[in-house]
Amino acid sequence: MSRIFSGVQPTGNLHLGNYLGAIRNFVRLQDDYECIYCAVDMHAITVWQDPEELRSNTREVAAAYLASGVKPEQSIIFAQSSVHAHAELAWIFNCVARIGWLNRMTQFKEKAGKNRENASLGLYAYPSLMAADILAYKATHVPVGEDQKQHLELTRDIAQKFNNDFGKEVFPIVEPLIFGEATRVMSLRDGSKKMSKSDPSDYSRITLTDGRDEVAKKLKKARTDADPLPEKVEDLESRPEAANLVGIYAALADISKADVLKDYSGAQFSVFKPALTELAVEKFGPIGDEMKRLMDDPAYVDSVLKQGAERATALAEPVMKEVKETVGFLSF
Ligand code: AQP
Repeated sequence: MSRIFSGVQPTGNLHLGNYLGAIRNFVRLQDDYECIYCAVDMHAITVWQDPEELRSNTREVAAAYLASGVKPEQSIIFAQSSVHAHAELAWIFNCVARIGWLNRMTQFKEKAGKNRENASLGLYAYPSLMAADILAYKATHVPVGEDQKQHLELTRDIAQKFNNDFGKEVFPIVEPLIFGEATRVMSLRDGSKKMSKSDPSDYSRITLTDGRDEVAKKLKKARTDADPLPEKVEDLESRPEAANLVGIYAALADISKADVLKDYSGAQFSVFKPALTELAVEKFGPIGDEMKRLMDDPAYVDSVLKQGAERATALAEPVMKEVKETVGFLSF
C-alpha cells in the first residue's frame, strides 16, 4: 500500500488555507493510503516560539486533524520531536543536499527577508528536515498546498542523490498530491500574497476557530474590486481577489469555480460575501467547536499523540537501520 506523510507547523492561527490546501485532503486520503500526519514542532522552532504557546499549538494541530475527521485508530497522528528519526535523518540529508540547492528555496528568501544574516541555520536547512520527515517512513505521496511544491522537488533530489551516491534504491521518489479548488488560498487583504499564519493582520485570514461574527466581519472587509462576478472563469484571471473568494467558495461547496459562477455571475460582492459567510460558517462551525472541545481535554489529545509517536517510531526504526548501514555507521 502506498504511504502518505504530511505535516502542519504548530505556529498558531490555523487557517482556511491550511484546511483547504492540506488538512481536508488528509481526511480524504485515509481510506486509500496508510497515512502519517505530524505536528511539525521542530520546523516551528526555525523561527522563535514561546515554549508554552508551542506546546499548546502542537495540541491545537492534533485537535484540528481530529476535528476535521482524521481517525486516530486508523491514521497516525504525532508530534515530530517525539520521534528521533527525523533529527537523525535530517543530519544525514544535510550532508547529501548541496548548498546551491538550498540557496534556490524561495520560502527561505521570503521568510528570512532582508535580515538573511540573522536567520537561523535551522530555517535555512528546513527543506532538508522536511525530506527527512517524509523519507524516514519511505512515504510515497505527500498531500500539500502549492507553496510546498519546491520543497518536495528538493526531497526528490535528495532521495535521488542518496540512492545514486550509495548505489542502492533506499528511498522512493515521492509524488506531491496537490488537489482541490483551493491549492493556494490568498490573503483576504492582498490577493497577491498567500493566506498565512504569520501575517500580522488578523483580517488577512479566516481561522478554523473563528465564530460567525468574525467570519462575517473578515469577509465583509475582504478586499475586492467594484465589478460584479463574471460569467467565465477566464475573466477572473486579472481579478486576484475575486478569483480567491470564488475559489474558496468552490472548495468549501466542493464544486468547480465554473459552477459557482453559474449561480453568481452578475452578482455584486454585497450579495456574494454573505453567501460565502454562510457557507464558511456551515463548514467550519462544527470543526471549530470540536477543536475547542478537544483543547479543553489535553489529556486525550496527548494520549493520541503518544500512541501515534509509538506507531511512527516502529515504522521509522527499520528505515533508519537500513540508512545507517548504507551510510557506514556501526550498529551495535
Ligand atoms: N494559503 C494556503 N493555501 C493553501 N495551502 C496552504 N498551506 C499553507 N498555506 C496555504 C498548506 O498548509 C500546510 C501546512 O502549512 P505549514 O504550517 O507547514 O506551513 P506554511 O506553508 O508555511 O503555512 P503558513 O500558514 O503560511 O505559515 P507561516 O505563516 O508560518 O509561514 C502545507 O501543506 C501548506 O502547503
